[in-house]
Amino acid sequence: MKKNWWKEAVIYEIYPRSFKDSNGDGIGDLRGVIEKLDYLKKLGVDVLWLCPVYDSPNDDYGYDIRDYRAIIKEAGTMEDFNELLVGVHDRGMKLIMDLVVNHTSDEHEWFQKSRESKENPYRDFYFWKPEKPNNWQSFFGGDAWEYDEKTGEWYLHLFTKKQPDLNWENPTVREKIYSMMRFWLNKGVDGFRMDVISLISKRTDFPDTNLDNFADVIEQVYANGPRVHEFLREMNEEVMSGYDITTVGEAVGVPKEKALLYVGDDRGELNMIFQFDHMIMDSGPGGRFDPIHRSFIQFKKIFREWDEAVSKKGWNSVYLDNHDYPRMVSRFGNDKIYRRESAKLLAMMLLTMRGTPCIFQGSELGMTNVAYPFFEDYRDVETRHAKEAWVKAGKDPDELLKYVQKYSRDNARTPMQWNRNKHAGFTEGSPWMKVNPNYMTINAKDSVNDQNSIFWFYNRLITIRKNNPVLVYGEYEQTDGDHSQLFSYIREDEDDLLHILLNFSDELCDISDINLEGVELILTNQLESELHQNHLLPWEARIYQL
Ligand code: ISL
Ligand code: CA
Repeated sequence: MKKNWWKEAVIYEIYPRSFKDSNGDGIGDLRGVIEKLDYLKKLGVDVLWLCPVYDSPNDDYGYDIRDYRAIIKEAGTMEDFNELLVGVHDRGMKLIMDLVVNHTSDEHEWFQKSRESKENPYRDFYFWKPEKPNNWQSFFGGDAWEYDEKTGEWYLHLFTKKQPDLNWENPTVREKIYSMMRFWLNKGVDGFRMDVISLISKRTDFPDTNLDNFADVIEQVYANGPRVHEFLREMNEEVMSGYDITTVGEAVGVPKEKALLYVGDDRGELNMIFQFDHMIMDSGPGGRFDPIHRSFIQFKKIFREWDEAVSKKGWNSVYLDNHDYPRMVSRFGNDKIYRRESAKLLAMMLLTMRGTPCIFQGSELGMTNVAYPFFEDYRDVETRHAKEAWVKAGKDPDELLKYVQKYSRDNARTPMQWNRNKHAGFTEGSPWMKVNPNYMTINAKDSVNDQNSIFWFYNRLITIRKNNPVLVYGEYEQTDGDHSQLFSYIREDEDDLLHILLNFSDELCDISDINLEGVELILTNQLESELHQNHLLPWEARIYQL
């Protein structure tokens, strides 16, 4: 196995708008991130992934970019950005940027010119059709084609109508993107997380879809288009190959069978991808607000199969939540009586799997879903569109609210809970989105002051990962035989063997048939005095070394 810094790294995702407000306007900003760099250093993470801070009209909070080379004014200035980058590097950490190049904002200069006339040289930067060519739906509901009166034609937008899709068939588009990437790399950024990179090559015959499940539409029609690998290789040759950086592609619609095409050692494309199987396994045909049962056995199988599919010839990443999904402790753990235990168990899983772990801001505190009581409290365009569609369909919005409380992306986007002050210390002003009311018990200040906190548990796990290369490079083997409560696996190389035991349930879990002779306990999320040979307590997690 070839060693690389990005395989050994622990990534921390920052959603800047909700991280820390430094000037009282209620919106998180770059100076807020600078203020908290020592906190992140203390946690022990090495790579910060900064969600978009580029100039944007905020239809999708920064995932609709108006100017790729400017900082959005709410986040600060380019000087702030430069200072942030120095601050990150001074502390021995790295910074990767979000690269959103499947689409731009409709307010981007390219689109403004493109929509001017059919003859405009920018026309071909996007997809324009005289008639609506197919029945494609957008990710956030409704048609993926929007009629534009100015020229009487339709343009493609797989996300909102303020996010027109770029036409990667056009070499000038690609050159401009590569040049923009070099602009950021020449400033010294250490890589990119590439937004929906699996969607950049379109099926230009624009076939109709007749699949019921939107996830199938994404996988079979929108993603993995005919030229996606050609484009990624070209990008690699033109851009990445000139720098010591890392790339993580957001691989929506990429099945494990196709993963190595993106991240295979011999492919010259990306270093890692974020896969979605465990994130969408409980989405029904109607998507996240149409949830179905999630099987624990299936959950474990997804990790096993992705490891088998990728790890021999490439590299995985591991995450359990991000700015698009509910909080991991609320979703995969128990955020009521076992919040602490289950948050630590999930941390142990995240940091002991094979693949580069990515921690989403606030998970190190065990932050939970929010369940706002009213639709008016929600900010996300996906949730707002879902409500409109429900009402239009004559359905009861209160029923949707229950799903929204569990599955809305806003669960992850509530402001970081820094302390017990007003608005959790996130802002001196009034926050752009309400703080989760549980900040009196869940906040960074109390966590940092408590040696038994979730925060310090993450820190210990990161240290253990750094000190035990077997946790990075060792083989991964699931050993629980599809147990209904227990997730157990070993990590093994020539020198070491670690055994991880995770009780994913509110009940005791019998482990009397597991041989624990001669093993040494490295870490547990319970008091050692309460450790039992024959069972695990609810949500108990242990690492043993042989
Ligand atoms: O959250 C989703 C819809 O339910 C996901 O399918 C999401 O749209 C998908 O993961 C792509 O996400 C990325 O691109 C979007 C942006 O809204 C997300 O925040 C971003 O992570 C469009 O740029
Ligand atoms: Ca601010």
